[in-house]
Amino acid sequence: MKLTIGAKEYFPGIGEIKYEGRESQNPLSFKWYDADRKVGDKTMAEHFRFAVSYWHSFGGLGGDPFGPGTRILPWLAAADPEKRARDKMDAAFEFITKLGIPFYCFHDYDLVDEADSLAASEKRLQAITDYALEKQKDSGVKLLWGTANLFSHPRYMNGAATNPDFTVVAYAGGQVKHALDATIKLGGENYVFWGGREGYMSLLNTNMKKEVDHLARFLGMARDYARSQGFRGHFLIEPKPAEPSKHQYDFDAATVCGFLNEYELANDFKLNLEVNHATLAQHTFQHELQVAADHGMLASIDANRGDYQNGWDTDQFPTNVYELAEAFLVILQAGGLQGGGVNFDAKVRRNSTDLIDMFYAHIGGMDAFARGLLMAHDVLTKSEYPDLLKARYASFDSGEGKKFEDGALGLEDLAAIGHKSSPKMTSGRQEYFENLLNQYL
Ligand code: XUL
Ligand code: CO
Repeated sequence: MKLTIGAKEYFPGIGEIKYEGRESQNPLSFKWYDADRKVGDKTMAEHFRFAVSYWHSFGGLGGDPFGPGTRILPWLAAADPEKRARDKMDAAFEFITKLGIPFYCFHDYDLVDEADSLAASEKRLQAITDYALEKQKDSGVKLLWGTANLFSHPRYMNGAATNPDFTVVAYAGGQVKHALDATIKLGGENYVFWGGREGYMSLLNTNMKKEVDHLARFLGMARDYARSQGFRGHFLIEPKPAEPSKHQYDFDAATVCGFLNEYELANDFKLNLEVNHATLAQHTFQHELQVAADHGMLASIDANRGDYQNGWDTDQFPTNVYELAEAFLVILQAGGLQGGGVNFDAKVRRNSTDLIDMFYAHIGGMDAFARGLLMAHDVLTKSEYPDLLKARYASFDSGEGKKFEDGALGLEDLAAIGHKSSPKMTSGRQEYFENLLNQYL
């Protein structure tokens, strides 16, 4: 990767961020993330494939329902939308290459403002993706995934693919086609669908069956089009239970895996799991990852953190090493993320108003992931954890238990064995397992 600064330097005084180790007092250095360090058979860079999210970092002003934005982003100063988009991209590539992050992710209208018609928006997208192509070539930074913003514009207030009005569904189709074209042009490795308004506010005015059928039809059409254009990557669904809808159809990992299987989309679609969305669904992140892994659908993650005392999607930068260690226990045992990476779908706090705060946030997040990975790797390779877990199920490894697993017993056989057996109390040893994890913190 090559440091890539545009006509103007937006983060002067900040150079390339390097690994300096945990004893370093330099806040602009990595204490744990050492890109080339091998953990098992992959480097840290290969394990994570970190990505910067365009929306939070280069477009998010910090506004909330109680007050306006607080961040002043110098790259958004130009009045002309096309010039503003290029300035924003200069700032993005400067930031990304200073951090040494290999990927980025965007929504279509993060790149350039939406215009008055689909055709005019497409033109703007074509121009800015020409520029992005140059920037990618100069820097070596790649696109982890693209997506379409099908939730901000008022036309989507009743949904996009699930809107009860066909004209809106068709408009959304046009938008997704352009977003797919942009992603393919830039060599995007995946394409994401997050259905913020694909759900309902009230069941009283909603035909849920029809809407979910429409969603599946829409996703299949997008898949067929992209494949016809040579796209070989994964399509990813990003589950979230609610917000902005009261109920979102891609509620959680289990719901999405069931949906993809029911509508025969499972060959092309996998999951992009977000930490804070898991929390909102009342699951741990580890749970969501395990569900996806068990379905062979664990592809990518959106890195952030919720607030455990409230119920909002706060999208804070990840700092919870323990949560990430639990996550990597699952990810490592699943053989890694299939084709995806770790996208920082996270924003600095409303009162973190200095541009340098973006650096602290990403450095901290990358270090937290590195520590979590190291912990999980140690637990899996140095401790008795894998053997202990396996031993809990040893009664299914041979004999009648094995026959049960193989489907060789009927209920009458099972009952006959039950009559002969005298089950004893076997401890689940939860605290013992928990101690193993803490031993490697
Ligand atoms: C919203 C969210 C989105 C998706 C992309 O909660 O996570 O930013 O990641 O549309
Ligand atoms: Co997300």
